[in-house]
Amino acid sequence: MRRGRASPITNQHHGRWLVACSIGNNGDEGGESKWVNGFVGVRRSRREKMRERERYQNIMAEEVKLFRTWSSPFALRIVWALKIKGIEYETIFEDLSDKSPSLLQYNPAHKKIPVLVHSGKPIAESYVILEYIDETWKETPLLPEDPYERAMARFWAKFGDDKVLTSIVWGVFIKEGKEQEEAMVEAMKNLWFLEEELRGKKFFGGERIGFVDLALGWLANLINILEDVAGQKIVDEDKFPLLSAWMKDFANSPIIKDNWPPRVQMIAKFRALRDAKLAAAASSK
Ligand SMILES: N[C@@H](CCC(=O)N[C@@H](CS)C(=O)NCC(=O)O)C(=O)O
Repeated sequence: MRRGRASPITNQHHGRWLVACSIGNNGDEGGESKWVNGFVGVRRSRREKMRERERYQNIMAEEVKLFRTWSSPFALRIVWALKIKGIEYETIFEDLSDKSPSLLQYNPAHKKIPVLVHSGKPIAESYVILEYIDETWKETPLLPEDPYERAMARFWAKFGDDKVLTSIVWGVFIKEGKEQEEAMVEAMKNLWFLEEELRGKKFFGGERIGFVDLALGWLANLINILEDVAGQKIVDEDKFPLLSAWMKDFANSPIIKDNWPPRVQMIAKFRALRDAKLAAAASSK
């Protein structure tokens, strides 16, 4: 696990370093003993104090915090990316019905999670955060190197949110009757593009998980929850064999699997969401 590029401090030592920083040194490294109020105290040399301050500043500079909720698919992209890169971070769980002053301060424009705070600097919007992570911690790249392929990866990620997510979650999942049928036609068209994009590849990123896989990760994990709650098959294995295989491969990858919320809780959450949307639609008719 790494905290960042410049840190000389490993994560296993992080807690210990903080303790060391807060209680000071034992005087073996150039400190000078003297009597203070009848006790043997330690006066540390200026150089030692400076070194200590530097160590503390390094820890602060490397600090990575993620503001999220337990269930947000947007925030899970960031969790997965940080885990893939091996970056240690602190999680701050938000209650979106009572947003914390920190969240409002860090993301005043949208007031949404996820927000990543690195060295005290906030970054909002999941795709912006993913790119920041990829540019900051370069090992295990998420985006391809070639500029055209990078552009394509961004395109499919955006397509996933603009078209696939919209037609499935805000279409098929929360609609009924004729409206649901229309959303289904739209969803099928969108899914077909993803099926084609996977031709000859295991992941959207090729042989391993990349930017587009993380962007569409919600689909792999959420689809059977949405299908169960809405009582409607959406991704049929016969119609979308490549997409179905990708969903299994992605969802079963250890990092993804280990960082996906419990199914029972997700079912309850999405059932409540669907019921609320259907009730609101019914009362507005
Ligand atoms: N485009 C944003 C979407 C983030 C988003 O919609 N977050 C939701 C939680 S899943 C949120 O914070 N909602 C709070 C609100 O709308 O007040 C991203 O990709 O980060």
